[in-house]
Amino acid sequence: MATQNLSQYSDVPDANGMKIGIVVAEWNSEITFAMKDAAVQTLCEHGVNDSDIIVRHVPGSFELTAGAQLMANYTPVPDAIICIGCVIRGETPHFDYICQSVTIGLTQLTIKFAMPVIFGVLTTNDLQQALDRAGGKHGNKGVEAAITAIKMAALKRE
Ligand code: DLZ
Repeated sequence: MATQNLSQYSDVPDANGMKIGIVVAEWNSEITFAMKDAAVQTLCEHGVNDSDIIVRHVPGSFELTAGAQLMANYTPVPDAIICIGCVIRGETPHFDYICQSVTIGLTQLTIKFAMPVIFGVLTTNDLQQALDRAGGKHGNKGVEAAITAIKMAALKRE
């Protein structure tokens, strides 16, 4: 299969005035912080004011759902919440439980709050696959998450 750079987009709406929350997991912070930085830079490049971006940290990807729920109750309510994490497969089934929990949790949140909750969670077999997607040969998934947040927030505003 051809290699695809995940970070190339077109037709992105003007994001000026949008308020975007970002919840970042501290596990595998070498990866997640690089994704967060790319997401913030991308939001700003498309018009979001620095002061309209709220960043909060949670210990691990399992806590992304709780972090996003707290943020969904902020005033003013964010137009979208980006959740950033990186779960790397280990020797135990932990990987499957965390991935399943965060996937279901964020899906339920986006429905409950009728708010775009963006799944910026890498689920990889090893560290190299994560590095490849956090500024490496496959781009930066943080960029993709930011673009998705802008597009979904614009859709909600229509
Ligand atoms: C415990 C754990 C493990 C083994 N692996 C990861 C991981 O690869 N990525 C991640 O974001 N978090 C991991 N965690 C931590 C859990 O997400 C969670 O923080 C703890 O189980 C405490 O609830």
